[in-house]
Amino acid sequence: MPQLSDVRFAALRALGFTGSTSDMLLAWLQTFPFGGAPTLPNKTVPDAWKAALSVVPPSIGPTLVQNGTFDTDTAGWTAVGGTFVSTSGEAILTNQAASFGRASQAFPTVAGKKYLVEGNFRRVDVNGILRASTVPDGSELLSAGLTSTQSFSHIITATAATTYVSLWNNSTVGGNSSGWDNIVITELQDIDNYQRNDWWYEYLGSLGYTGQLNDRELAYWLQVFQDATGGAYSAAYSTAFD
Ligand SMILES: [Ca+2]
Repeated sequence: MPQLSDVRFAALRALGFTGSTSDMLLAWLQTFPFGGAPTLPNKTVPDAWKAALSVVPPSIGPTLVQNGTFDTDTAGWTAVGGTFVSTSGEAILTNQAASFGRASQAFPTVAGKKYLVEGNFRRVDVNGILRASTVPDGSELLSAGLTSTQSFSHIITATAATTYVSLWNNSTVGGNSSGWDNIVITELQDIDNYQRNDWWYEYLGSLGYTGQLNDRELAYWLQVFQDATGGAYSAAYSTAFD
């Protein structure tokens, strides 16, 4: 088996870089298609890379919302302008006359941290809106329309120690209703504290590589090497590494 360090060195040389492996690696990273001069190999991942890769770091800890499954009731939720009733394990939100029915709940947050808001929406006879705010029923952190029965997943960034999630009917017609279930809110690990190896592991996974980090990285560099030598790796270099 070729050694990862040898393959990486040869791949970078084949791309025209010179110097030590770390010098070549930094020079190569600075040509990365997402732009900018990355600060690697430590913890900072450039914003452009995060956006381009859509890497979502893992959730931390349990759900922060209480009774998001509505097994027997809607305890923990506050309804305004409508009723919010558990029916067969789903919460049914029904407008009172001429008002937007909505139900909200506060959950603890830390300003600056990111949270993943997930759940299921069922369009009974009205569209829904998922909102998040520092005040009950507010929308400055999130206001996402739900126009069909679907699961939803949104990332919000908290700005205060308490955040409210609210579930809305997008209608003021009395008696209109929607169904909600499996509301889960989890903190996301701060991507700037995400270890470089973790990020690299996710990145290689996004390219289709599988297995342990070393396996992914070796396969990746072999491919870079292969590409950089016009496919000549196996012919010209395999005896040096195999
Ligand atoms: Ca349920």
